[in-house]
Amino acid sequence: MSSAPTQAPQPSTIACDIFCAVIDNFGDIGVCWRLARQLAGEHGWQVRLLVDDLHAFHKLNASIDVNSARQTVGGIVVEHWHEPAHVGDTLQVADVVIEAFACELPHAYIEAMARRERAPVWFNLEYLSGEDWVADFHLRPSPHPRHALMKTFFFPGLGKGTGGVLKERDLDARRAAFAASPDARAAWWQARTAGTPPSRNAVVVSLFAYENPAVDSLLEQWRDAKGEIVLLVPEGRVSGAVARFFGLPSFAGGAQAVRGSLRAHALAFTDQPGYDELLWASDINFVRGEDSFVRAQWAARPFVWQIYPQADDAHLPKLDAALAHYAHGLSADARAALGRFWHAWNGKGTPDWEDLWRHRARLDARAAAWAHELASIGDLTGNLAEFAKSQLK
Ligand code: TRH
Repeated sequence: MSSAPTQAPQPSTIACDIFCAVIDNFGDIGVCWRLARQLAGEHGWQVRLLVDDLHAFHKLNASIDVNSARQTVGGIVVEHWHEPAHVGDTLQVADVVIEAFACELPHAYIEAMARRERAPVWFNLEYLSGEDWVADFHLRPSPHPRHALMKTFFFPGLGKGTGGVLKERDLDARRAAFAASPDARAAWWQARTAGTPPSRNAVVVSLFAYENPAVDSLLEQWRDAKGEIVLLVPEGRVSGAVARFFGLPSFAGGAQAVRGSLRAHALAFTDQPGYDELLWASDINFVRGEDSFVRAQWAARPFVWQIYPQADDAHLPKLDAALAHYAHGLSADARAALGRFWHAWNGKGTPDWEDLWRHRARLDARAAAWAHELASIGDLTGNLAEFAKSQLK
């Protein structure tokens, strides 16, 4: 996998442990791996990533050996985190400790943190939300009830005063190079679909989604669309519905199918840089969860977000908060169409493709402007590293 070169650790190098419990899917490890690579590659930190599910990790990075208790990948030490059997190995405590998404650290590790001559800088990295309250809670300290330890809540966000979202330093340059090179585009289509790029008149759609009842209606609308629609579907949870639509037993990587105006390609799951290229190759991206949602924003193309569903529709305010940021500045009719479409894609109504796509020019312009605005908050890794260093002084 292409990752930023890792600087050789110096004696004063900051050591960092990241603990990651995989709840489901790929977002937890996706975010932690990206953060680990940036801390090592861009900030020169010595990073150890402790993760409890190497199989999910292996899907994102084929060089991960699922049977290895400890391995070094791209300069990052990766340990298979078993509890409680593994805590003995983890007792070497780092300068900076990041527990991702409130995963609980092993008790023995916390005890060792408390015994350390100098208490580590301890973060709980929260899930991303675009809601306004996030800025009030970002960087709030929380003293440990029993030990002289302080945990800081680090809140990613989409607005000022939050921790921002992850963005590699070289991301814009890589995206620009891909966009500027017809050869790179042709090579991408050849590698991923075994064919040539579609005509510039076709609308290219990437579809990374959970199971979604709205997909059947959308596939029908694309089949009946006036112009050609080229659909790129990474294999996963929505593949079954696409297969049923085409009357196929499955829709696994390499499969292709055509009905009416719709031509669909199933793509094998790739590494994270490969997923970015899929977003750059598409005119509109359907994304989900957390990390792909962020990557779609950096791709600076219109996107539709399927938010991770929570009990009692607790996710809907988060969806609307993200819409408020993203749709800000769009004309009222384009904003309303985008809102209708996002809501329909998240269970409220039926998506109407024509209603959305007639605003394409405005959506394109807004996507580019939003990527610019979001970048002004600063990259999450840089924000976190800066805060940690201020605490270590
Ligand atoms: O997979 P997700 O749905 O992940 C999560 C988890 O469900 C988690 O429990 C939840 O809390 C969180 O969402 C909000 O969606 P996400 O976050 O977009 O992660 C997908 C990752 O997979 C992302 O890093 C991009 C990567 N990816 C690839 O590397 N290659 C691919 O081919 C594809 C399709 C994705």
